[in-house]
Amino acid sequence: MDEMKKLVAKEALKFVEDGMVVGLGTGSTTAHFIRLLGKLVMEEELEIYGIPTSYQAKFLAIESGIPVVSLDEVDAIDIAVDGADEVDPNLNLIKGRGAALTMEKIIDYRAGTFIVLVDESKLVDYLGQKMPVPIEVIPSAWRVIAEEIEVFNATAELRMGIKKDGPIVTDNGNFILDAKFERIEDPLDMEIELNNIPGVVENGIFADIADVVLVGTKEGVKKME
Ligand code: ABF
Repeated sequence: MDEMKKLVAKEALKFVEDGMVVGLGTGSTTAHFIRLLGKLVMEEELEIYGIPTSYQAKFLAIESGIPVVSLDEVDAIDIAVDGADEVDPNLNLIKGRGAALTMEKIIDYRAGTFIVLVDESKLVDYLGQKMPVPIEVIPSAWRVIAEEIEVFNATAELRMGIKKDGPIVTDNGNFILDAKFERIEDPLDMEIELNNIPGVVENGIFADIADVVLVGTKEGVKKME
């Protein structure tokens, strides 16, 4: 599995050109990309700037020798490279296992080219097939939002920390609800519906924004676009 992740991370490097601003995603697959990018920047003395989507990505980028900038310091993001939890045949995604979905969406959405890195276990026939949709919510509103989500035939659970003694808190100081749907028929519509609930900061459906998905398989890297 880890080999497949490394393989797609290496393939993603081919999209990088000198002078680019690169959105840096969260998760274990993107972590391989960040390390490889750092190596490339050092070896070839490239002028690359990274915009991290989380503290995880930021710390790793700094450790890997990639100069880090913030969104308000750049005019444009050339490419963003990020992971996903589910990818449907139309390149709609579920993201947010790493609880960084809000910043991921802000950055991935603005990138000239948004490249997604997954292994083949993430490919599904429809969104919601395996994974819940993470929803970042204002902490004091989590219960009422969880109830409201049931209207969509979904059940929502507050995501707890590893010790299970309290909820996990996002980089933005919010909570995460994991909403399990039967089947998401229209990802774009559901993405908009969820964001219309007061107190929802952002949700993990990324409909219609991925440009390229690099899939690690036992036979090598497959490209979906
Ligand atoms: C981030 O990390 C998330 O949006 C996604 O949920 C997760 C994927 O992690 P991994 O590459 O470790 O499977 O990209």
